[in-house]
Amino acid sequence: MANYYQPEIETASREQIKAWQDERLVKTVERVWNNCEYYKNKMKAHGVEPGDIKSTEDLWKLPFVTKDDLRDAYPYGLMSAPLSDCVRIQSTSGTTGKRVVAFYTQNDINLWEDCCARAIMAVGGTKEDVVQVAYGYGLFTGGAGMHGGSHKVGCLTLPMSSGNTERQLQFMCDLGATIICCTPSYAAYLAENIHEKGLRDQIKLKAGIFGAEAWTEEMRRDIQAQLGLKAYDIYGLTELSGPGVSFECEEQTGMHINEDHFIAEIIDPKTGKVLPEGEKGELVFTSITKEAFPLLRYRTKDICVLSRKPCSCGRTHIKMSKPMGRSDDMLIVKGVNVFPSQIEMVLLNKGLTANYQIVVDRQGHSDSIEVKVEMTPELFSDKINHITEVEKEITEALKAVLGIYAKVTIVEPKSIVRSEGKAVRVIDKRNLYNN
Ligand code: DLL
Repeated sequence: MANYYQPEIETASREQIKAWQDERLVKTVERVWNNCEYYKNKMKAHGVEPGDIKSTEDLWKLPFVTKDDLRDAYPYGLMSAPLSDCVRIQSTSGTTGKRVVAFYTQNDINLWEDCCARAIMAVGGTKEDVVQVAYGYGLFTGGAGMHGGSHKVGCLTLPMSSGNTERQLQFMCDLGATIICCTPSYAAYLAENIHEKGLRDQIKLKAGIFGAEAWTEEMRRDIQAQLGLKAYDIYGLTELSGPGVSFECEEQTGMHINEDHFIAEIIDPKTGKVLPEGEKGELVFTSITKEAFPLLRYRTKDICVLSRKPCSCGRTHIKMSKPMGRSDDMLIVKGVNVFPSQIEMVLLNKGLTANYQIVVDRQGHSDSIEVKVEMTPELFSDKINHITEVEKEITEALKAVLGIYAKVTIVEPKSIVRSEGKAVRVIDKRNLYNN
């Protein structure tokens, strides 16, 4: 297949998109009611039946689905297709509790790969491109999704998976990869290695498709400068298929949500009330084309804003902002809300690296927060005698943004563990005392 762009879908009129959503929502509600006992009981308990849902205007009548539902119903309880119709499972990397397991029919895989193909096309990908997929393969959705999307576009696909950085760099250079797909923290690590090995002249990358974790505009700026490519964001979650729920186009002012497959809402995370377009809140998705594992009003916990402002790329699908953190990522330190992304922004703006760690602890009744951050090797040799001054400067900058005192410790280059997948940036020792 030479070209995968689906303009008739991606630039459809708002009326057409609404018509698709209305029809597909009604079908999906019937599907879960008829095929999934867990959903039927949940809807009954909420006093709603399929006949009550006639269009997207009725969406609010449906109960929310949360990660707790997925855990309660683990492993098969939320399926809406017979197991014999399924061809794949994928799973989250969840570190606590039971993993979330998602099921796919062949049709589900096909539509998911379409979404990933759209993301690759949106960064200018064509059949002439060489796509290095450095997201993890296996249960994690990153590798499988982008791999399938790359095939659909007709790109030469390098199924590298994450890790084995030496080999990544060798193939990147020898096979002339033009597009790289990986987490932003792994992209930063690859950039560091490319710089150290003096390989910058040998790489041909023009675009990177980075997602699966939060990253700031400051990090985008640094990765672009170091790798000489344009860095695009991509968003998704296992529960909804994986990467490709939304993706950036060249305008880079938010990610277009594939609205022919997903209906997005923003709610107040405390009250559950639906908020108007433009307001910040928790992102909620309803999948309307999935067969095996459709989710109605799934609460993602990701905090963002939706916008229907016309986009210069011509795509009409609604855009979501970069997630500003997850409601469960938010740290409450000394009673103040702290998002790791606020800290990252300050560090990068002060010329430090994205290699940092946030340690939260409690002494008696008082919380403490420490930010350990690496200096770049250049800064390290330059400022070694002035470290306390640098620490003081960052402490003040953090205080201005967070409103609380955070201890800053500059550490040696390379002393913070690098990530090949999603970076673990927060160590909250207070959790130990709660268990
Ligand atoms: O991370 C799917 C994915 C793979 C997306 C590759 C993009 C690229 P999960 O492991 O289920 O799935 O994690 C989903 O990761 O709820 C967000 O909190 C976070 N996340 C995903 N993409 C982004 C992004 C994959 N672009 C969870 N920016 C989501 C910020 C992201 N957070």
